Amino acid sequence: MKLRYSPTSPFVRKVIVTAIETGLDNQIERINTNVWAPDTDIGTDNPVGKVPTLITDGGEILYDSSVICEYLDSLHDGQKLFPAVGGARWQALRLNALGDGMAETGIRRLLEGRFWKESPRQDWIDRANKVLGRCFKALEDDAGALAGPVTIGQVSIGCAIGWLDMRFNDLGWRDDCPAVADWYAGFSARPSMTASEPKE
Ligand SMILES: N[C@@H](CCC(=O)N[C@@H](CS)C(=O)NCC(=O)O)C(=O)O
Repeated sequence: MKLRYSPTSPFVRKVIVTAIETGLDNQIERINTNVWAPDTDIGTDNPVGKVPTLITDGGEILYDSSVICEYLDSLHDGQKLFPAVGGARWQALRLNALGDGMAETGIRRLLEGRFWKESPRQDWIDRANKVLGRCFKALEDDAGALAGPVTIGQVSIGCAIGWLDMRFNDLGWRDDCPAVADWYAGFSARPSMTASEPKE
């Protein structure tokens, strides 16, 4: 399999963490891809123009981190990251969506600063910060959902927090969210997380 990736993307990290957790990492060749380069060819594999994009051994192209992660999860017989049915599945998928939403919100805030260096819109940045604050509060209120065997939900939340910590030092979320901070300290020490730390 080939993975078009970027070393800082929280969505790519979800795929790499999933690959390591499921024992598939050594079957994936990584192709570094700068989706922002004017001459990027990512569009030949993914019309949406994003990483992660996976090319399977059969030549099928999969995109969106959650789709790729579920595909990888279908390739092994160990503990599944996507619970098959029932409440556990919906909880994992909800946390997955929350983590993705946190990363997307952070990326929007980052891009606002990057593209409009001279005059970033403060109201846009404030809005992103407000959404992130609400997400962390929702997570703290629901911290019990982070317990138990690793799921795609934990992977998504862990990768989002790792990326937010790397990009923004003004969020101060640990003060308000001690249960999440405790959980993240343990989760981020997993070998899959330490091996996939984002690098500029
Ligand atoms: N929903 C997508 C989001 C992927 C995404 O936004 N990737 C970013 C890198 S972190 C990207 O490729 N952005 C390029 C663009 O938005 O044009 C997923 O989960 O894979």
